[in-house]
Amino acid sequence: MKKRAFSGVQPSGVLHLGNYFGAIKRFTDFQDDYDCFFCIVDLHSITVYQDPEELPKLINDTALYYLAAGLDPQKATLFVQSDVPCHAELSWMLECVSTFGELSRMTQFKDKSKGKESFSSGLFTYPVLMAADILLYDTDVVPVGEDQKQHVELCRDLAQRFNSRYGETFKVPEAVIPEFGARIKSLQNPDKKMSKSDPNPLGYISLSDSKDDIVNKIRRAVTDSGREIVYSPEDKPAIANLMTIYSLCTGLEFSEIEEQFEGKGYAAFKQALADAIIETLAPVQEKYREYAESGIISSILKQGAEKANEVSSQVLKRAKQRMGLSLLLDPTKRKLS
Ligand code: ATP
Ligand code: LTN
Repeated sequence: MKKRAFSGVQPSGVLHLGNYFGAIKRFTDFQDDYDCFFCIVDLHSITVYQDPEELPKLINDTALYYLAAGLDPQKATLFVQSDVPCHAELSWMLECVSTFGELSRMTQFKDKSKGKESFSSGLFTYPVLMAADILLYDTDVVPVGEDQKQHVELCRDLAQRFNSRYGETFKVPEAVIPEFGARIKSLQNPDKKMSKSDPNPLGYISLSDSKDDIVNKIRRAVTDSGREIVYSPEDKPAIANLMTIYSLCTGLEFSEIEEQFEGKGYAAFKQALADAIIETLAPVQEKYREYAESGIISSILKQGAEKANEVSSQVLKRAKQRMGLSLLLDPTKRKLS
């Protein structure tokens, strides 16, 4: 039997190059060898306010980009988190196994709540919902970017704690983090990751950016002092980030990039980088348009939700049984209307 992979992306904005290289493009590498479940985690996205008029479009768009990046719905299950009620239900059960102290140590929570007078409780319990997502599918591996490593560690801790407290229930999953491309930095601040919630759009290249946007954003990307194209993340973090993106787009090694741009300076490199990004995104944008026009996405998501409900309800039932909760409404009998 194939091992199972599970991952998720929030529909919290237009996807960017970091999401593409660090997540959705990599997911497609798993679909031949693993039984894959990929989730659009809309319940996670509402931990910060989302306009209810906009959210359905963002959910739809995120799904379309999964397909445009090469995800094959015949091979992998693609679904929306809020279509599968077991996620929120198991999340509560796991909240009662997690501690306030360990959630307070999550760096993403610290970053996102920093300086804010008020934030939702959901932002605090966010990683527990993520643990529920993963554990409901008896997941073996979780492909994610570097920023999610701590959350997957928490998920493992919760699974082990639940198992030792209530008896063997959950499979303990492992994060799979790429050696390369796991953390693409902001074009405006190489200390920060490229993020779709960055208020400054110059910080990220979104998958829907036009050629002009891409040329403009790369031209205005911050650089380091000097003018040589050399890969040195400590001394030249901005150039190292741009070289990482160039390498991901072209497949060239850093030494080859250094050779290609020896004595040429930043402007020539930036021009080549913009061209490489445009070339990488063109087929993705083309496929996105085709899928959008075909209108096929809603039936893919419906089938995906049915399959996800089938699998997750078995695991939820097991967990409820172990905890001694009522099984009067058997989750395995629920049907989508
Ligand atoms: P937000 O800014 O709203 O928190 P995000 O851009 O970080 O969102 P997520 O939906 O949280 O995106 O992440 C989706 C996936 O993309 C995750 O697997 C995450 O690790 C990966 N990812 C996000 N940003 C980057 C990045 N800059 N480089 C590489 N991978 C990334
Ligand atoms: N927290 C993740 C998104 C996410 C996820 C998951 C990733 C939610 N549930 C389950 C992997 C597995 C993020 O912000 N990138």
